Amino acid sequence: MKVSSFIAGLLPLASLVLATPGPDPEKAATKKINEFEKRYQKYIEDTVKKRKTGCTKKNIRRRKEWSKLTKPERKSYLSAIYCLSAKPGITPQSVIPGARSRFDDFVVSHIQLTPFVHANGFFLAYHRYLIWLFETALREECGYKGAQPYWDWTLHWQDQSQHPVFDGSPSSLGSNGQYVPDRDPITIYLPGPRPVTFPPATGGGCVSGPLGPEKFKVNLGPIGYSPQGPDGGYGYNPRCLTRDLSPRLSQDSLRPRNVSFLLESESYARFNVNLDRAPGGNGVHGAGHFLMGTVQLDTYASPSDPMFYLHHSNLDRVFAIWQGQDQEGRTGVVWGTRTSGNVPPSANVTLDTPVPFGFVSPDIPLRELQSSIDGPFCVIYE
Ligand SMILES: *[C@@H]1O[C@H](CO)[C@@H](O)[C@H](O)[C@H]1NC(C)=O
Ligand SMILES: *[C@@H]1O[C@H](CO)[C@@H](O)[C@H](O)[C@H]1NC(C)=O
Ligand SMILES: [Cu+2]
Repeated sequence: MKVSSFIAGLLPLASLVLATPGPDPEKAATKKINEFEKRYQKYIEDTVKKRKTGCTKKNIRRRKEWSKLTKPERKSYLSAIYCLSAKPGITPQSVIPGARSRFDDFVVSHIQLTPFVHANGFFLAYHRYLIWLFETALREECGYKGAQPYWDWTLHWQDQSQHPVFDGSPSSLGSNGQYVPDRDPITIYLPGPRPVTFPPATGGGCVSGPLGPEKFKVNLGPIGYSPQGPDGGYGYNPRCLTRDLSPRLSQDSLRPRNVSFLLESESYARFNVNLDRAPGGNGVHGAGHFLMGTVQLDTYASPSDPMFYLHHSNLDRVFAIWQGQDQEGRTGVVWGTRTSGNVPPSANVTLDTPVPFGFVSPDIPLRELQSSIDGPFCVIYE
């Protein structure tokens, strides 16, 4: 046998060896996330165990992943959403004429404050408290017994339509939107030099299931892209809830590695910026919204889809887990200014700066919105 043919004979073997998959980096990242999460949970459980007042193990709200809820628990969450959508709100019609319900009050807070609570020093605190207020309204005004569920994007990062929250069954939050061909791309304006354009994805039409057209309506918007709703999107514009799931956007930014990367951040500034909207990418915050398309591309009225609260609870969970690695060093951290993307330029926030909430709550100093088990909060992510 000639040497050359001997080598040629080895080549297929070599490529076989190279093709053998190494350790799956996403599995390794999931393992890391679980370790971070356990350390955080231990800290919270140990701390609340010893408390006599305020947040205790009796009153702590145990937030769970949607798929960990029992079917009756999922349905009771849905019932509370219907209840809030049927209750009259507190928003003056003279300010936002399209608001119709208690559910819409929270959409209105986000609409009014969008230019002041994103890509800035209020981002995580504002959303942390908005979720708390929404969850409190579900419990106190609509008899909901559970806690706000969250959506862990990493469970089905390759194709979010596989997540039970989107399966369209009676115990889901509705399906992907029905496929509508020949749609135009949607262009949105985020703080930054250029608008961003999203091509149509896999849906685009009305969702079916519990949030389908017979059962649920979106009243406000669009504000953040054209064509806007009546009165610039502030008017009454009742329509079905739409979605347009994009596997590509999920695969780009919502892998376990994207979350473990965040949890490894040492600095709050880096953590915050990379979570919100990573330079040159969407960040887990942007990606989670954008992959749902349509209503979730409207940076103003995005809380019109209840998925907003599941998405933001998971962001808050990642924030709480990050803080839980060094509770002393990571509460009382501030970064950023008072305007979204610092446009127009504004002062840096301090712990004394009041965070605005519009009609749903008085302003609250940033200092009080730092820890998920102090100030108004009493939450653990399980
Ligand atoms: C998400 O993680 C993948 C794999 O590490 C990386 O290629 C991608 O840039 C990350 N996306 C963002 C937005 O950071
Ligand atoms: C705001 O904070 C940044 C650091 O995060 C600092 O570089 C900048 O000088 C501060 N601006 C003012 C006006 O204090
Ligand atoms: Cu927001």
